Amino acid sequence: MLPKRRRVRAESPRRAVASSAPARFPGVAIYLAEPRMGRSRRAFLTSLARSKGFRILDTYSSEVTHVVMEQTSAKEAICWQKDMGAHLPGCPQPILLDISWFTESMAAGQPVPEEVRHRLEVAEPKKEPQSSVTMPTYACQRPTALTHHNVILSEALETLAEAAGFEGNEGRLLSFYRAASVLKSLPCPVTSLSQLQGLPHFGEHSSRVIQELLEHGACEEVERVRCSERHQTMKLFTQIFGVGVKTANRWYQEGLRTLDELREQPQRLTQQQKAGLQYYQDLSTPVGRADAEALQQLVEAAVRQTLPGATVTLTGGFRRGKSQGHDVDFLITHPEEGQEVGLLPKVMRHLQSQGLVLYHQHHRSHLDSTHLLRQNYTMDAFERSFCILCLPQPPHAALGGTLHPCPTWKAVRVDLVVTPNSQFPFALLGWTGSQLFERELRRFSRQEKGLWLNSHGLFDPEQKTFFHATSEEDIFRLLGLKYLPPEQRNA
Ligand code: DCP
Ligand code: MG
Repeated sequence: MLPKRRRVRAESPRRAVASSAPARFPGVAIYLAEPRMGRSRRAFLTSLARSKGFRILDTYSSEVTHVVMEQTSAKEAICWQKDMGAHLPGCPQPILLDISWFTESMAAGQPVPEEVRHRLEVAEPKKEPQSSVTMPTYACQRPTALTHHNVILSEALETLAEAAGFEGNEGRLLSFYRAASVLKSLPCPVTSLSQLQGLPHFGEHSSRVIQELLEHGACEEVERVRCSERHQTMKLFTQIFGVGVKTANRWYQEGLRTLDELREQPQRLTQQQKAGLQYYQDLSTPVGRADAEALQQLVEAAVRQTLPGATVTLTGGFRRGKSQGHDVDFLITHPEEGQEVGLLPKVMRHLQSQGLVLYHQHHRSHLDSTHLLRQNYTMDAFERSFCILCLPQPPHAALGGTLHPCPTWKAVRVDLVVTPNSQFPFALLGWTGSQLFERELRRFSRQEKGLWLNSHGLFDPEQKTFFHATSEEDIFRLLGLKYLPPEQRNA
């Protein structure tokens, strides 16, 4: 750290000499803006920088490449620059930097890269196009890999999306999720607000959040939401298996705040919620890929025993390449249509006979030829079982020198869904996600193509016909979309 103030002679003769000495960093010409810095500190910093070979200009001119300011907000800095620019019309604008860039450069003995945290920037409408990235509007039109460059920014927007969902504000939830998803598909980190120009789904609110994060490293609204009792309680409750936003909200309004308070009132819980609370600790711990694969083997063995030739496909987040998930999603089908009928209860009985089922809720198929005709029908109607399975864990090697007597186990949420073979590609596409990708795909189909898509099929409401598809690639083709493999659907 540099001393805040030190008395030096403001106009030392050494400085005049140094200002004309050859600079070690020819691309860098610094102007220390005085307003908040004070004259003597400015003089001290000037001689320090010059002693290290930096070029410091005494007056603001067209040669200046870096303006350094102290205790100055980005807004004030821009105003200052506008005033100064009026004296130098037509000159390229130097970069505006906080004193932290200067002190770090002095410590390093050379100019350090100008990072976002150093920059004094606010959104300014610029005439030239700022974003060289062309970003299609719908998430299903662009690849979104699992890892990306804007995690902090997208997570902040997702927090606000989640909070909007807790308040039942679907429109706001979608706006924030869509903006977050745009950030996930960008090829580089956002370091300046100008990079958002021309990108879809960035309204005033999302842009303001990003601006605050870029300028201060945190957004007051996001932090307030994250810390609020309301948000934390809603998160806690909605994480319980069988509890949606409406129930969580009712409990919150009634003053309930903890899992123990819920446990004390079993009469108000469904069987599913009781199971969710009973296994809460395990179920709120992410499931790893190894566990998902072990479960696949157990389910496959049960399915094989019941109906040879039937297949089990891992879908959901794991199919998109995620290494962890909140549950494990499987699709079960048989190449011969009709063979799958009545399969699921038998599979469940088989799993139960092995002591692997802690809880399950069976939903019979309510498939009829009219459900697809309902335009906004998004939940599918396949036969399914929402279960909590008991996954044996490898026995602990040694505890106190002896083998642990019995293998431990853990509770895992598993969804088993049975689909007729002709609908399998649609079910696979619909269950692979991400959730936003699916919503965008359905919206794209409806708004851009006039077709209705869900996990059962693709329907043309004008012609009153269903499309045939044998693969996910077929469905993308039918919609006129470039095929995106599951790993690129992490919208
Ligand atoms: N799905 C959907 N709409 C919903 C719920 C689910 O389109 N309302 C689809 C997309 C999801 C997939 O089903 O990706 C599986 O649902 P999950 O909730 O299990 O989501 P993920 O598997 O993607 O997430 P996680 O890894 O947390 O399990
Ligand atoms: Mg899942």
